[in-house]
Parts: sequence; C-alpha cells; structure tokens
Amino acid sequence: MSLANTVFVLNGPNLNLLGTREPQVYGSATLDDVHALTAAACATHGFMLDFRQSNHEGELVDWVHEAGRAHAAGTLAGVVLNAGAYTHTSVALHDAIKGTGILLVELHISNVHARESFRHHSYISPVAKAVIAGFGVQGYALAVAGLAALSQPSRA
Ligand code: CA2
Repeated sequence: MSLANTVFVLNGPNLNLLGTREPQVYGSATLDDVHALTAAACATHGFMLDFRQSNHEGELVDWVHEAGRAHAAGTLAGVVLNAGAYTHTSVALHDAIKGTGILLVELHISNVHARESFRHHSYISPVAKAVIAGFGVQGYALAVAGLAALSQPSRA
C-alpha cells in the first residue's frame, strides 16, 4: 500500500441535518450512514478515512489547508468535498484549494444542475479534479473509487 493513503471527506453547512428534512432531494440516509458507507468504500480500496462536517466556512478552509499539508507530506490520496451551499458562494474555498496540488473531487448528493439556477455555478469546480452530482449518497462511494482509480494511473 502506498504512503499516500488518507482520504479526507469534508462536508459543509447543514449536511449534519441529512436524513431529517427534504428526503425527496437528499434521501433518508443520515450523515452517520454516509460516514459508514464511505468507510466501507475506503476499506475496499485500502484507504484511511478522515470524515468531517462543519457549518463554518473558515473551518472548512482550515481543513483544506490541513489536506494541503498532508499532500505535501505525501500522506494524502485525495479530498472529497461536499461544500454544501458554500459551493455557490465561497471564493475563500476556491482560493484555499487552488495551488495546493491536491486531488479534489467536488461532490453533490443532488443533481445541482436540475435545480434552482443559483446552484448551477460552482466556485469549487474550476479547482477540482472531478465532479460528482446526482447519485444520492452513493456518490461518496463513487468518489472514493474515483480517487483509487486516479491513484493508480495505469487503471485510470
Ligand atoms: O446536493 C448537495 O449535496 C448539495 O451540496 C447540498 C447543499 C446544497 O446547498 C447544494 O446546492 C447541493 C445543501 C445541504 C443541506 O443539506 C440538508 C440536508 C437535509 C436537510 C436540510 C439540509
């Protein structure tokens, strides 16, 4: 197993409420359920998982910086970021990601492009390696599988 084997999964504002409201949009799984399915995907691919959620933009920025340091140290496989509503507003997250060199997958549970127009623009997409949207919470497992494929260039 390579040293670069930790996956950071960072969840933004209101995702702690997953499974408690708007099940028609986000499904009925809770964030704990998402943590469990992501842990299973990481185990399948030989990754260590660091799974977090914050309602605070600055804390998410700090965590991206931490991921950048892990990348520089050679211990990071990649980051899966569901920045929630900050996706559509946060120049700070864009700036934090830009130039770190981290493999970052932007993730959305819902298909943001089939929703309100204010969800169609992302400040994260230009600095992401890949984007996953609309697969429900299974998108988290798909993102981990994508990072595994990208970590082994011969299979990508
Ligand atoms: O589809 C996604 O994953 C989103 O990133 C979720 C964000 C939304 O602002 C983005 O446009 C798309 C919202 C997360 C709020 O999650 C809740 C879950 C259950 C109940 C209330 C909020």
